[in-house]
Amino acid sequence: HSSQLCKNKSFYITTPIFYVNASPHLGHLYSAVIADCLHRWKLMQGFDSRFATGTDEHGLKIQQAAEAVGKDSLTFCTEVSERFRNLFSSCNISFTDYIRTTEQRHRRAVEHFWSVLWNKGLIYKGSYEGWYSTQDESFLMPSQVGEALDPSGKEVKVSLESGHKVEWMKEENYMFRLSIFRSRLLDWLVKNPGAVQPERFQQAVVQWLQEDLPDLSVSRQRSRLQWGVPVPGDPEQTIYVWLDALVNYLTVVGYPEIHEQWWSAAHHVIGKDILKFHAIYWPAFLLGVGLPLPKVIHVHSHWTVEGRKMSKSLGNVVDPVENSQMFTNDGMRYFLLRQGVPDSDCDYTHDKVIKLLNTELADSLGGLLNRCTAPALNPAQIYPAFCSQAFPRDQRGRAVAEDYQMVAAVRGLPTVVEKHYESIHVYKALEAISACVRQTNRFIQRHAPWKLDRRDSKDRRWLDAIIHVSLECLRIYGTLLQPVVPEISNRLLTRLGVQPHERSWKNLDFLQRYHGTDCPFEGRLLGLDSRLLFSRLEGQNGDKQ
Ligand code: ME8
Repeated sequence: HSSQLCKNKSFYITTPIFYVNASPHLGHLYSAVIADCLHRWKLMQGFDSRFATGTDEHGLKIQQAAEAVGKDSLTFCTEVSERFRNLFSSCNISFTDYIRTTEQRHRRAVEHFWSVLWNKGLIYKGSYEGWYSTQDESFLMPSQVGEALDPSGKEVKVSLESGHKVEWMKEENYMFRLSIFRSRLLDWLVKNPGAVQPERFQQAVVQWLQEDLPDLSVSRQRSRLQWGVPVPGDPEQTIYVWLDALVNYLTVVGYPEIHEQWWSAAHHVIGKDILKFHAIYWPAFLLGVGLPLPKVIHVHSHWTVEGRKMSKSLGNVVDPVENSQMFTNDGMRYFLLRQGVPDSDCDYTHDKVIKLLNTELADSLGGLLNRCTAPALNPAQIYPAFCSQAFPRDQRGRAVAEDYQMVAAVRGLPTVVEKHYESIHVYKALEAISACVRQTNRFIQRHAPWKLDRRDSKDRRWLDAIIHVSLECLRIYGTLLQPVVPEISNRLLTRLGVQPHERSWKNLDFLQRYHGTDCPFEGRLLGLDSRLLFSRLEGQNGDKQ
């Protein structure tokens, strides 16, 4: 694998920046965990990776939320932004930059971006008339609007996609010449089949682009919207919050200065709800100012809770802080990435979390570690020496076909995991790891090493081989799991005596060399950390699951 080690190659990953009108929920943490997993993975591979997240603080929705609680806008934004930052820090989201759109560096970037579009004749003053959803901060075509009853039984117009209320809006605005970019956007998608992933979302964008693409209103009258960046040269207008927000991805890498190294490596993680903004508006703006388009837009689907959409009015919003305390940070991360499927929505229930974590982390992985390190089986607490073959020559008669199948599976595991991490199909990577863990457990079960006699030299060699192979399996699993469950992996690898510098992509050679160096593995002591890898969780009514 060392051939694929990328020293000093740049990688840049972002989450959406989150609106501060409400508290963080499970979905926000999910986006952040996906991006964090990819960031950690790239670091493991030797990339120089940057990872940005932060908060989206301008716009009518935020202005109204601050007014509703009688707070000054900036004070309100600062408070909620801190809650997001604290959530991410406490869940081991290892962002390298936390951007707030109310920062001066961002305002400068937005003003500059606007001026470039303006100077290129891509923005003109016009009058806009149409539907607007404040909750989504989005303009809608008549075909995207339907009717629904509000809580008081009154008939109202809503966005068919989000269900949020829309209003008819008529204003003097600045308009962006979005329409002229239609064929260039299509061209970009045709030439870059993996630009939007998974595939079905790229198809959706191509589909949208078959239809009419009207110019886009990119400002609001100041009388309506004060909370935002004023249009350079026209303080009577405020820049549209989505134009403002999208530029954050550039602010982070130093815009207006252009750092090609980072910008050309940009990967955006987004939820499916904001695909149009990222895969149509954003690329069009970038084409307008003459900057390269993002490398990949990774789209994920949504979490529902017990079969229903998460919403404040249903009172079923999952608080990620509370749940991470209940199930541990790594427990939450593991669940989200193991059950979350990018292509379709997933359902969250406490029972599912408990069952999954007990089965895969406590019993299967934790059980495997316990077995191989139990003093009864491994009284000297060692990681026995390397043998040139998985099973010693004079003992091969004892190994059976399934053993060799397991060895082959674990050898191939890093390549499988890499493919799935890269395409954020993390659940498939975890499924593959989990299947291997089960194979290793069966391997031990099959050979029942506790029945072997240490005093017999042949038995002892076989016993050491079994322990060596099992610990090697665990070393591979622990190394590959680092991007998903950093704390558990650390505990596991420390217990195995694997040093911090032996935990990267280049240390994944299974049973071959001693951790990538040329000397054969001579055996070593296990680490002293003998805490449980993951404690079993109890069900809500106290019953064991
Ligand atoms: O849209 N399941 O911010 P936002 C999974 N500020 N993920 C979910 C989710 C759910 N039920 N609900 C939300 C905004 N998300 C803009 C973005 S970017 C320049 C500006 C995640 O606070 C998902 O990633 O409404 C979604 O895209 C994001 O939260 C929206 O967060």
